[in-house]
This record gives sequence, structure tokens and C-alpha cells, in this order.
Amino acid sequence: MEAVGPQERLLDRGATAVAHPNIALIKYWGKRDERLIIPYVDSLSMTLDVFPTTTTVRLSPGARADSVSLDGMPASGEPKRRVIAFLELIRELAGRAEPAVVDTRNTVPTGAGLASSASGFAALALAGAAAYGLDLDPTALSRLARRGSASASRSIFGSFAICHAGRGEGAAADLGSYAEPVPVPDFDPALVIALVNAGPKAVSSRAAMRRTVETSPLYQAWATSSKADLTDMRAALRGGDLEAVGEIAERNALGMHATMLAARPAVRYLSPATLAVLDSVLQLRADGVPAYATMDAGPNVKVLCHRADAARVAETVRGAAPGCSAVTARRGPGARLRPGAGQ
Ligand code: 2P0
Repeated sequence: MEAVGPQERLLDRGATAVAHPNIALIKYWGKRDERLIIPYVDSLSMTLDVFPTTTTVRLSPGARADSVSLDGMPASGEPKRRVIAFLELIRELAGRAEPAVVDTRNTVPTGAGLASSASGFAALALAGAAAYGLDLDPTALSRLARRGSASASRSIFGSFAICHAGRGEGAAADLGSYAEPVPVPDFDPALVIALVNAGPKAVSSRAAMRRTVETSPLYQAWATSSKADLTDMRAALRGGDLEAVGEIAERNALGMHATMLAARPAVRYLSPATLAVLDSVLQLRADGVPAYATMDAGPNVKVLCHRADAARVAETVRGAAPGCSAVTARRGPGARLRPGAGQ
């Protein structure tokens, strides 16, 4: 057998990772450091078992530049820029210089408006770190994923995770801002995702949160109340109390949207279809079904409920707005390397 030189070994070096999106029950909205992506507030989420992202990073020592494809098409513009900036960060940490070929596949339905940056940067952090030979523990991996997208720090972990906003400035803030699991083994609800028909979002979440922090008179009040929401949420999760978890999540999300509505100019992600779904959730509660809504930077609604009620909740939200479809998720796994693939 012919000896394999270091160059050939590098040519073969690659890794594939799979990560799932997460939905925040206590929201992250607003950065206190835009370069390091340090949130103003702690956030807490549930990682889902649907819509995984699969990303392969393969080193390409002979190439002149990185090459990035998203769902089989060459990436361009802002998505490509963000992936390359993230690779630069990994290379800096690893003390390496070779360009990479990145292939990312999302399974979120097209136009669903569900954030794929959480699963995307969690998968890229894990595959990229492995490909460049960075040996990171889950905390360091979560910290790294945060530099891609703060919500990605939470998708490193399965089930429930909290992302700490950290304290201080610069390196201290960077060190203190990462996610970790919130163990609640007996709490296993359903999250019904109501996909309302909508075009691409008018304002990116990044631009929207910047505008909110800079111009909304309600932002500081929400950030303060979010601290209390988090304390209450942790207690509700510990008690496995779906009604309390749902109430806190719903008020936290509505508060976040209120801060955006008060921004100048206003950022409004909630559409008439969103409000119709919210009305149907209220009606479910009036009919004795515990169901609670949360919304992110888009018009879709995620409804938290008992697993036994999920079919009824899905049927109700489907009927609430024309063209509304529903996907039922449960808590899902953390990011993981796919053994063998891409190696
Ligand atoms: C969250 N969202 O906690 C919040 C709630 C949307 C609303 O995290 O700028 O893509 O990349 O850190 O993580 C969406 O924003 O923003 C988000 P960046 P990200 O899930």
C-alpha cells in the first residue's frame, strides 16, 4: 500500500454534523456587542425533533477560497459572508489556514419563515471544529456557535437549554455567554408549529433587533421583565407545569413583539393570519385545552400543549387561517457528528 502524505490526509479531512432548530420560550432579542454577538438577556429554549440541518465541512488545501453551498446551490450575499466569517473564526482558533468546502442542507419547508440560523450555525460549528481539528467541550462549542447566531448556542444541546448573556465586556463577555442544558427529564410537551402562508420577511431579525434596542422605548422594560420571566420559567419547568410554562412563554413573546411594535419605525412580524391563529389558541383555552403561543421573527405561531392534545391543536390552527398548515414537534436531540460521513 502506498504511503499517504500529509497533504493527501488533509485533502480527506472533513466532518458532517446534524443539528435541529430550537424555539425560545424565553426570548433572546437584542445584542449588547454586535461583533461578538453577546445578547442583552438570557434566553431559554426547547430544541425540536423536526427540520434538522446537515452540514459537511471538508478542507480544501489546494483551493484559493472557501466554497459554500446551501441546499445544493452556490451561496451568495449575506448568507455566504456569514459562513465565511465563521470559518475564519474557526481557522483562527485552530491556527490553520486551509480553505474549506461547506455543504449545508436544511429541511425546513421553503418559505416557512422558521429560523434556520440556529440549526445552521450549530451544525457548522460542530462540523467545522471537527474538520479543523479543534477539540472543544460542549460549552466551548456553544460559545463558538453563538458567534454565528446567538440562538445557535442553544441548538448544541437537546431538549431544554439556557443561553447565558454573560457579564462584562469583550473577552469576559465572550467567555460568559454560552448555553447549557436545563435538565427536565419528565417534561415532554408537544409544540405545534402553525405555518401561515407568508412571503420572505421584510426585516432580518438582526436588523430588527438592532432597531428595537436603539429606538424602542419599551425595550429596557421588556429586558427587565424577561429576567423575572426566566426565574418563573425555571421553576415552572422544574415542576413540569405546562400551564405555567405556557403562560410565561406567551407573555414573554408578546412582550418582545410589543418592543418591536414600539420601535421607530415599527417592526411588525405578526400578520392577520398570525392573529387568527392566536385567537384560535385563546378559544382552545376557553374550551379547556391548555395551549399557549409563542412567535419569533416571522408570522408563524408555535403552540405549546400536552402531547395528548396535539392532534386537536393542529386541527384547530389549520382551520384558523387560509393556507395554514401544522407540524407537530417534540423535544429533540442536540447537535451531533455523523459517524463516518464526510471523514
Ligand atoms: C430567539 N430569535 O431567542 C429569538 C426570538 C428570534 C426571536 O434568535 O443576530 O438568528 O444571528 O444572533 O439568533 C433569531 O435571531 O440572531 C432569534 P443573530 P438569530 O430564538
